[in-house]
Amino acid sequence: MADRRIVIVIPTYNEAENIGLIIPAIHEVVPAADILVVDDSSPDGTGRIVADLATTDPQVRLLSREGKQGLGKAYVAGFKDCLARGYDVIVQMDCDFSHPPHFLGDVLAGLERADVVIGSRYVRGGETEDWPLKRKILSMGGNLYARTILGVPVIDLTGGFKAWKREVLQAIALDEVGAAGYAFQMEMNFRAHRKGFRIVEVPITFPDRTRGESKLGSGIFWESLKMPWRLRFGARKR
Ligand SMILES: Nc1nc2c(ncn2[C@@H]2O[C@H](COP(=O)(O)OP(=O)(O)O)[C@@H](O)[C@H]2O)c(=O)[nH]1
Ligand SMILES: [Mg+2]
Repeated sequence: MADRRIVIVIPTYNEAENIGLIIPAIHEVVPAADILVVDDSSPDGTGRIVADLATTDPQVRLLSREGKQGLGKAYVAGFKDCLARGYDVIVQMDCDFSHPPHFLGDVLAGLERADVVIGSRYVRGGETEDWPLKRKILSMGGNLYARTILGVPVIDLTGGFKAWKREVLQAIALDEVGAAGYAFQMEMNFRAHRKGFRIVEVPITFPDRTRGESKLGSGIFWESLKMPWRLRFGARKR
């Protein structure tokens, strides 16, 4: 495991205030890891910042896409790119510091005993910082709902801080993954579980973003209510 090649994929849309901070923070924790930023042509110039950094930092790369196409599509494009480049371990994380880079060590260490690791808010030792009760109930209730329908033994099904062994992403039909928002995380867990891969959760604390704005809105909420049924009863191919 020591000489495995690691890449960290960060999807961005209007993260100009965060991207220049998170890249050095990641370098500090995992100096050997490369970073792939998948930017949907952010109007605030996030892509330009990354392109500039990449001219002097060979560990940083930009995958630029035309227009905002959603988190799921950004991840699928990023994952395919990483597989093609031969990385052994692919990590996914948000740009807004809700997935604190200092947990990268724990998330990567989880791969010693599993094929997929989820940085989890809801296992013992994990937490969400400063969430009002209503938001906690909505998120945990949504997770319980999806877990019951899907039968996937994961507590934080919508968590987006994850590490994958390349074999898992290779085995999943990435082109058939349809979900865009929180449901994308569920769908990927469901597909990995169906293929027989082992998923573990390690605790993280999840602070709210302090810079920039959240992009995931109410359409995505409805998607996450419907998706578990679609997946479970096979409207989508796997
Ligand atoms: N490339 C791309 N990134 C996105 C898109 N929507 C959200 N993101 C990024 O996905 C991550 C999570 O989004 P965020 O707005 O923080 O969602 P929230 O934490 O659920 O409010 C951030 O790094 C966003 O910049 C999108 O359509 N395309
Ligand atoms: Mg966020």
